[in-house]
Amino acid sequence: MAKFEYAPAPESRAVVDLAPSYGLFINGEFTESQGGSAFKTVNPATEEVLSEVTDASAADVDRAVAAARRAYNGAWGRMSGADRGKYLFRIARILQERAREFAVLETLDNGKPIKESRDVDVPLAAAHFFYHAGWADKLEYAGLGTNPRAHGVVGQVIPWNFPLLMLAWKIAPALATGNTVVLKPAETTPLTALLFADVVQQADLPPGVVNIVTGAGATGQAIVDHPDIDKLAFTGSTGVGKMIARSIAGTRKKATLELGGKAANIIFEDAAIDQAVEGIVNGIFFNQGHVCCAGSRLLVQENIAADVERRLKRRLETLRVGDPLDKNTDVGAINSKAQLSRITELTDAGEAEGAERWDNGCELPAKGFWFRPTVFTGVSQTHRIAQEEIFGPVLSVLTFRTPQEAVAKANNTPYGLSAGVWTEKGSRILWMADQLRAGVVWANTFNKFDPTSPFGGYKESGYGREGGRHGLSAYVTTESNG
Ligand code: TAP
Repeated sequence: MAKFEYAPAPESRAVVDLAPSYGLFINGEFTESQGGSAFKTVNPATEEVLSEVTDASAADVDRAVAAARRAYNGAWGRMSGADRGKYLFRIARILQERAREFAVLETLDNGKPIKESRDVDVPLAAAHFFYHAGWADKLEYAGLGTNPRAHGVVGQVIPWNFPLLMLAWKIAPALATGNTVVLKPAETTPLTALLFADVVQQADLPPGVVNIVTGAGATGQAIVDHPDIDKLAFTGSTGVGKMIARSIAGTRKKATLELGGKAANIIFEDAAIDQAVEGIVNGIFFNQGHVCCAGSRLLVQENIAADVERRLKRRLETLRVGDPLDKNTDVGAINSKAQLSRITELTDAGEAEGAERWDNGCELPAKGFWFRPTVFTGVSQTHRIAQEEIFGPVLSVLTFRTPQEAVAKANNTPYGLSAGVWTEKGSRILWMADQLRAGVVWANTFNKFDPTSPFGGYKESGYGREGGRHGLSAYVTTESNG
């Protein structure tokens, strides 16, 4: 098929001012580590070292928790909801004003296409602060229970796939409800969290309300284990989520765990096929498939499977893979070498187990971490690629004949985070949504996010909700829930 060639349209990186190294943001200022070390963060599209960040020690975490406790016991704990709301509005406005800087930095550190960081990650992060700013003085009326009060100091650990957005999902509700925060970004994507520390200073937030400690798993573990943390909010893999649940069992710490997924995107014979194909592409190739709720399993009704497959492959041949800073790029770089190895291992397993592999054959850059958009057909439910989270641009296609079979197959994984249903029939959408064991069910769309809408999982996808009124409830105690 003829393809139009686009001229390069790179976004300038001049808007980003990177320091050669960063300390830890504790008590309102950047400080040196006590006993920690340093590690480099790289641009996954080029392997260029972007900066050096601190691998915080347990002593650093202790200082951050102490600063958060002082802030909670001090001015922040006594501040009215209306005044807290003003700070949240201020942060939201600054994020909007500095949107381009955040988008370019996110793309540099994460590898995601600039059109996604610019049009999805950063605007949604600002929207989370705006939304929660509105709640700060209305908690009494949110239906959370009688006399909602903050927990105190909240420890938050986030993954690398949506670094700034996950930070916003965590920090905005915590501050709206009057908590203080110690947050650890993922090891491979710390830079937008460190830039957010600059926003915190610019917004004049009282010292210690937000503390950012960078590091790897051990730093996260030090937050989880710290005795003066009242509540934990974690987003990441199911494996680490289970370890956290074990670590806090028997303590008074509250927790929400947002974990992995293996969503089914289900296409019925009466669906609008071209729209469904766009939904399939958005479902699994958005953000290189590094999406917890990605539609990584395509369930197609058998009589239209060949047609859907043909149209899908034709569409995938037009996806532009390459320089994430180019405004025309659809699929960027894989976030790390380790993640690329995991994707390679699972796709090799898919072939070895007998599924048929296809990729779009695009050219890949010589440096950096890349993976072609890939589709497996002839996948059976027992294959690893149908059961395990690949977290990459890889789709597994299965077929079904009846709605009952679609439900049985969709629910047949340890996860239950999201699902998609494509059909013309409203009654079928409602019936499917009722049957699917998934926290979010999209109908005739996929990967739609909004701060007003609760998000979270069933089964091994975790517990608790983020976003909406439901998300607020995890950050307060009330006289009814203790
Ligand atoms: P993880 O390896 O679980 O890492 C998540 C965070 O936990 C990182 O900051 C990580 O630090 C830290 N961590 C690692 N070991 C820890 C420990 N023992 N104690 C405390 N913290 C620890 O996940 P990931 O690979 O970054 O992210 C991908 C996963 O996140 C996928 O499974 C995806 O589905 C899930 N995810 C879920 C959601 C929701 S809302 N359900 C949203 C996005 C992503 P390091 O970075 O240094 O390893």
